[in-house]
Amino acid sequence: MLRFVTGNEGKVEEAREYLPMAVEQTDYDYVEVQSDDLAPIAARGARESFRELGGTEPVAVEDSGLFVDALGGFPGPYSAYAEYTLGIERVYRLVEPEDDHRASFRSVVAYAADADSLDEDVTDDDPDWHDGVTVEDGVAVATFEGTVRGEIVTPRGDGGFGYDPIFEHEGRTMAERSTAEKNAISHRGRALAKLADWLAAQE
Ligand code: ITT
Repeated sequence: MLRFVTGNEGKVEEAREYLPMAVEQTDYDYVEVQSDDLAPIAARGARESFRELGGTEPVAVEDSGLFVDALGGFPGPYSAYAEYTLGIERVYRLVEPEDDHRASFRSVVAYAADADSLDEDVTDDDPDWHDGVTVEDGVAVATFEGTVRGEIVTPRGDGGFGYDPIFEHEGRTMAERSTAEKNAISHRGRALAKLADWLAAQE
């Protein structure tokens, strides 16, 4: 069983499509460190959650955001805050006067487990399988990143959530796709697929 620490049921449902084990949503309010990069935020959150939730069951944490090229990556790790304070329409209007509308959705999934439960070779750094594993006090944390590139456009579509209506990928916004279509190309799907491959390689 894997505990997915999040307040967002949608993340858990997506994880269930990719991962071989039972995935349970767990509410735990870990400390979000401040960083321009998603990986340290997710990794620290997973490490703290694993310890505080008993230190036995593996734990996953996901951090994601919208990175706009012309805005130096803003809102990035502050995407949830920018969504609640500015709203996606105003984020669109910040980008609208720029020549370059390119952006990425990025996701980092961090997986924390007892290091003894993992193969020794996966706790070595092996960039083929993961973006980084750190072992501290017998707890291993591995991070997996997924990215999807697109363009910021006038809001279109009713599906999805968050920034989906202003993010266009291959001619359609994420909000103009069905959940299955979006999940097949999403940043979170790509990160979860990497985690699933990594777990499968240890069986
Ligand atoms: P947690 O409890 O797991 O933190 P959350 O929903 O608050 O759940 P994040 O902190 O990772 O998630 O914030 C992610 C932000 O990026 C938030 O504003 C989302 O709307 C946005 N975002 C992430 N993935 C997205 C997607 O697939 N489509 C649209 N917006 C997305």
